[in-house]
Amino acid sequence: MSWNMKALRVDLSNRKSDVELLDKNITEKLMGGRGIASHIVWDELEAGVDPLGPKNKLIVASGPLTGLPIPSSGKLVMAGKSPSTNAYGDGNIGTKAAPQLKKAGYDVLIFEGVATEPLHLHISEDGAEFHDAGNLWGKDTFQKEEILVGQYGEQAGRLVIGEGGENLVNYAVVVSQNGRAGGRVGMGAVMGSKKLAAITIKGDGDPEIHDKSKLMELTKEAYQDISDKDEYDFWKRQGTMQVFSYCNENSILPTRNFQEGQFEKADVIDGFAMEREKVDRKGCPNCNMQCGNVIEDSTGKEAELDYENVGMLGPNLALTDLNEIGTLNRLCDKYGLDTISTGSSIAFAMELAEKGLLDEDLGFGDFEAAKGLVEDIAKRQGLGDKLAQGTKSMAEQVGHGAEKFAMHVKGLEVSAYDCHTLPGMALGYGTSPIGGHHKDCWVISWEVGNDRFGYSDRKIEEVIDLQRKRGAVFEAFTVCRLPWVELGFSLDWYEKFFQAATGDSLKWQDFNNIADRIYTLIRSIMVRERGDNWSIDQDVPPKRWFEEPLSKGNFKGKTLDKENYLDMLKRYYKKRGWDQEGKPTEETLDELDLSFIDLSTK
Ligand code: PTT
Ligand code: SF4
Repeated sequence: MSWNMKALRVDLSNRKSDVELLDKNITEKLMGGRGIASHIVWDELEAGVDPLGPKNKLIVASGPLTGLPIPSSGKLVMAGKSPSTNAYGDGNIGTKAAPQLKKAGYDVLIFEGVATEPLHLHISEDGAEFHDAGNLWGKDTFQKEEILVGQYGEQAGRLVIGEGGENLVNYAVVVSQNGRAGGRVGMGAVMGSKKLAAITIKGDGDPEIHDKSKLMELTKEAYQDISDKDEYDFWKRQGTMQVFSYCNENSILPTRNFQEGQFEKADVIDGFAMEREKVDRKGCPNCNMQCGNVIEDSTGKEAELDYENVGMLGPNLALTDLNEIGTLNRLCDKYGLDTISTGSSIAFAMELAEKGLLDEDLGFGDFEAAKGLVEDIAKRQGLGDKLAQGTKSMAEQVGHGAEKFAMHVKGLEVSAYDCHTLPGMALGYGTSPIGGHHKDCWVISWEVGNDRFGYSDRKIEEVIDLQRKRGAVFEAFTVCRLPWVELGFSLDWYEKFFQAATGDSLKWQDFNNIADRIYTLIRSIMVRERGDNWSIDQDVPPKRWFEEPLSKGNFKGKTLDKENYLDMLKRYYKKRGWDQEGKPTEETLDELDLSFIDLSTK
């Protein structure tokens, strides 16, 4: 079966926990991970609850493929209502907590209420143990994990927050294994708001597998297939950093708060420069293509670099020293802050200061200032307190047109891809179910190779196809998508894994139907949350990409076209079965068998 068909519901206010059976009807309709988490948010959260209040819930969800011996299966979804977007939000984290959750006999954890004092929860077959976390609270993520390893051993799963989460930074993440980070929509802050310093998970069982010997046979072949791929060796050398030079060459690299797409010093911090500094590789459990690039930061400590981190903390701040970028990255991991939103918020402040909209001695290229700001954000002091609320909120406070420089969608800062010249990727950001994140749709290589500046139906179909697979199916299987995305590991494998694990013979067409259901469910949560404030403007990416042309590089003078974008957006809605305002229609809800959703009064 590969499911335990069990959730553990933990009431933090009253220090009690209960095991609940999962509803088979829901797991069949929406699968696990993002599917099951979004259903819990729809079902259990009233519209308008404070994301950092006691009525929000923190959901840790696995799927039918999570934790199996198959490649790259050590992933979990962390979900709830996001303080960044005030709607459904989630993130995907690679962690030993993934296989351990299954071994402990659960598929899902639901944390509700608020503890009166900081708590550490230990989860096992026996349920939840509540431990006072006075010894953990106030410590950074590395220190917390070190203490927990001492208590529970290296194999126990650990999910911790840093001071960023404790101090309710809007984009605080949950951290595991000293550098895996998930939930950039503020799931670390949700955990902090519940006074939950850490979760550890350790189990001794194994979920039932439909055909274990078949699964083991497939697993062996699959690992071999991955390591035989032509791209495998280069991936092991550079991981996600392999895309850095490509982004610069194609004018996509975020530079000085996305003013430009090319950075004059890109070659000193690209994937090859990183290789020269690389001392180790790290990654998630059950993975033979580990992608965490470890280098020494400017103080000689280990830092883990991915493309997003270097893009947002390097060229976007006009920094040119990889070790210094490593220092900023390491500080984000230490404090449990999302590197993307941290980089974007600091770049925003640097630009405002340079334009005279902020009375601070701050400018692009200033490493010491950036370092100070990361600490100030985590500790919520000085300017850091405002930056901790994200660029949308800070722009509203600054006024004088500052919103024009705030690079977010729905309150979540966009990831490290400049879209002055990418209408399809801009649509991906605009319609991502959790705000400005690239995870659902990285349509860039298709777009650069086909109809780069077009707003065609074909492009919309490509966006939807990626959103289905990346944004819904992999998040519902709850395994890493990178073997497929980066090495071309065939999608057929997942039908076979699914069959061997669960006994159900679903095909990709069936998975895609589940994906459409998940997307429409998350959209419905948004409709419910926004109520009378609903506007299609929320699906439009930052103004800068429409209004300020690139001033240099191979695409000098280019911007997105607003009229064409809005027309494409409406055609996107139609293909999704949503009305011209972007709300799911009754017919679509019926067709997708989502009759429990009623939007008639919204
Ligand atoms: C993801 C976002 C990303 S996406 C990156 S780098 W990437 C940043 N990483 C951060 C970090 O590191 N430290 C930190 N303090 N903040 C960080 N914020 C940023 O978070 C990550 C990998 C990566 S590396 C990617 S693309 C893939 N993402 C997957 C996904 O979303 N789903 C899935 N099924 N598989 C995925 N595989 C890959 O996982 P968020 P991780 Mg991350 C140091 O969670 O909120 O979605 O933000 O989890 O375990 O670190 O693996 O170029
Ligand atoms: Fe984790 Fe990277 Fe392996 Fe994916 S490819 S499972 S993110 S180490």
